[in-house]
Amino acid sequence: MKKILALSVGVVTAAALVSGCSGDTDAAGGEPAAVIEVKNMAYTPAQVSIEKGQTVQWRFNDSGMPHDVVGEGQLEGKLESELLTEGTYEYTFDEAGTFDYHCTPHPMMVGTVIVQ
Ligand SMILES: [Cu+2]
Repeated sequence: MKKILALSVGVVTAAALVSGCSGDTDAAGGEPAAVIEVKNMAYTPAQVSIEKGQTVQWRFNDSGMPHDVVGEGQLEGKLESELLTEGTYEYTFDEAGTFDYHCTPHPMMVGTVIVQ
């Protein structure tokens, strides 16, 4: 009986992991102002425009290929995700400007966030 219970819990967990996109955001903050797919060795869209104080969310989904998001210039050391194969990373931009970022293992993967 216990074994069956444990098994069904495992199935539910796996299903939740697969469906992924909804329900896994933490309670803080609302919807991100922009969502960037990290897929096919690229950030899509490569450039987004948001307003000051808004949040950008990166969604990692590149068939197991690990990527990260690392800010350049004044965001160096601030905008910095782990290497991820799935899940999301969010960053809230509190200052206006044009911010470039890249992927550590793939320097050709670059993106820009314009904050107005
Ligand atoms: Cu990458």
